Amino acid sequence: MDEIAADPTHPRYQSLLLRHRLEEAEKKGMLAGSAMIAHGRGEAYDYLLGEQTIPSALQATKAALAALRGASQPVLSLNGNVVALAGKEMLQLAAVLECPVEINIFYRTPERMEALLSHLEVIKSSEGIDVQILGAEPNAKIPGLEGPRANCTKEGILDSDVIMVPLEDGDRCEALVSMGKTVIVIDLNPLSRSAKMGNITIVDELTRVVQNMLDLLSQPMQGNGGPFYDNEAGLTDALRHISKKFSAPDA
Ligand code: PTJ
Repeated sequence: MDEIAADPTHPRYQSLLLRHRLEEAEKKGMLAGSAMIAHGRGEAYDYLLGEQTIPSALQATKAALAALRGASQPVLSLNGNVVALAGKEMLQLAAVLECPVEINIFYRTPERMEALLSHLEVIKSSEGIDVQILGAEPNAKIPGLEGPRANCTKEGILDSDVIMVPLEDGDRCEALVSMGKTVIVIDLNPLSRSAKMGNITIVDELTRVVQNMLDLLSQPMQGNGGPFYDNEAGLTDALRHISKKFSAPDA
C-alpha cells in the first residue's frame, strides 16, 4: 500500500483503502473484468450521498437484519467485489447469523472461483471463523437465467428463503425475486434495476453496511417496525438526499 493509502488521517483514506483492496484482489485473479467500473459507479453515487449512511439506509439495514434473523434458511451471496472489499466482515456476519455464504459470480470461470474460495479459506482459518462456504460445486440452477451465471447450490441459494445479494446484477435479482425469496440488495445506485427489484434495498456502501450490521448485532435487538418494508419509500428518500446535494449552495 502506498503512503497515502496507509495513512488513516488522510481525508480520502477510506476510499483509497477500498481501491487498494480491489487492486490486490485483481492481482490474485479474483475480480471480473468490469469490477473496477462497477466500483467507480458506486463511488460516484457514494459521493452524491455524502459518503455516509443516510437515515433511510440505516432503517433498511435494520429491516434487512430482522428479515435475516427471522429466516429459516438465510444465505449471503458473495461476488468478486464483495469478497475483495468485505470478505472477512461477510464471514463474520454469517457466523453471527449462523448461515452459509455462497460464492455466486456473474462472470464465472473456474480460475476466479478458485481464487475467491482460497482467499476466503485463508481468512476463515486465520480469523478462526466457522462458516460454511458454498458455491464450489454447483448442483442447481436459478430458474430463468441462462449460462454459468445461473449456477448455484440447492442447500444454499436455491432453497434459501431470505438472501442478501450485495452489488447484484438486475437479471439475477429479478430471477431471485420471482422464486419468491425475500431479496436484500445493497447498492449505492438507487436507480439500478436491482435496487428497484429488491424487497429491501440498502442504498449505502457495502463495507459501511456490513459494519453497521455487525454493530447492530452486538447490541440488544430492538423492534424492527414489523415485517413490511416500504422499499419504494427508501429509494425515493435516497434520491431526495442526492437531489439536495445539487440544490445546496456549496454543492
Ligand atoms: O464478481 P462478479 O462476476 O459477480 O461481478 C461483480 C460485478 C460487480 C462486476 C457485477 O455484478 C456487475 O457488473 O455489477 P453492476 O451491474 O455494475 O452493478 C453493481 C452495482 O453496485 C452498481 O449499481 C454500483 O453502483 C454498485 N456498487 C459498486 N460498488 C459498491 C456498490 N454498492 C455498494 N457498495 C459498493 N462498494
